[in-house]
Amino acid sequence: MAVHKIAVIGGDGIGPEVIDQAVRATEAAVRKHDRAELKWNHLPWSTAYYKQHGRMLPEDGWDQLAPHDAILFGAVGDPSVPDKITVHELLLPMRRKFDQYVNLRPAYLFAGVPCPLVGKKPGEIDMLVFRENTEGEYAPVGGSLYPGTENQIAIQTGVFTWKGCERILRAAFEAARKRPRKKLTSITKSNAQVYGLGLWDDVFAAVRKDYTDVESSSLLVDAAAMDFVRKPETFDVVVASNLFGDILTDLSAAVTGSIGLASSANVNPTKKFPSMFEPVHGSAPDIAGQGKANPLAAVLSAALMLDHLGLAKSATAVRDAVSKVLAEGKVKTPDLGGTSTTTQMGDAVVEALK
Ligand code: GGG
Repeated sequence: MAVHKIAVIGGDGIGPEVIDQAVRATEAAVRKHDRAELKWNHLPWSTAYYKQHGRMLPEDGWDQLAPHDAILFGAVGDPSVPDKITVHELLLPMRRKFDQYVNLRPAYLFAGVPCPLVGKKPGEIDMLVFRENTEGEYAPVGGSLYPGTENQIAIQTGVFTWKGCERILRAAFEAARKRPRKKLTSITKSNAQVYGLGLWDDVFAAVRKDYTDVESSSLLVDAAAMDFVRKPETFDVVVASNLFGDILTDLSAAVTGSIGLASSANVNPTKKFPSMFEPVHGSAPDIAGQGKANPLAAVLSAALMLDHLGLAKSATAVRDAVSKVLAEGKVKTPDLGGTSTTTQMGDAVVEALK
């Protein structure tokens, strides 16, 4: 029987609550649908860990993580500690250290989920956003001069490389090729960011020549933001830089009903290092510990992890169970207009998996 080693980092705020439900659903699915054993390694790395140890993870933390087959991650961020410590010492370096250059963020309008846009039918919004995850506007390159004075200067440099652009564009084109609509939109802003996003556009122009079976086009990020609201059903695969992908996927989550349903995979397609699976949402400290968080974004992220591990039957079973629970509408967390708790939603998914 195949054994998969999975590191679990619940992290901060609602992270541990939603990840507990994701682990339950994953276990229930695999027990029923695949001959595999999941070995969970729970790691306490978080802001609480930082307060105790002065660092977000142990000195050999990356070496501890590296041998795992996957990482299931909750959320990071706490109002009592700056993001430049919490997010920048745990989440963002993980994506770079393990070269998880594909950040895959699906957005789907499930039956039973109220859409804030009038007249959209279930399944009508169905897009896959590929966010570049290792460079772009998130590259920690820059500096500050004269801090704390009125002369303070800050410089932050976006880093765009041919290799970085090419590999995310190719990953997105490959996915588009396998989808019924075979359509891809590349997001840019090269009319303003002439060097970085100019390079992005040059690579797009070169790569699309290898994918003439895919209908591809380029769209300015401001126009894309408008169209994600005006006509989200027109998008199929979308590929964007690190920052643009991050912003647009909060929007795609909103138009498909709730960020509590938005899943993501941070993938190293070479499998040289573990990939990481996390809900798009953050730690939501305002509702942490109250049982109000929707665990479905974490559950659907775990389904992406099962796909990555080659446990496709279990992955499909988890997605089907989530669809069933949402369509029935008996169990709804507050983000979906109900009063059910995080655990009740987890129970409903586990029950639907039986
Ligand atoms: N689970 C996602 C999470 O913890 N997000 C916190 C955050 O600040 N992420 C930065 C980013 O993904 O851009």
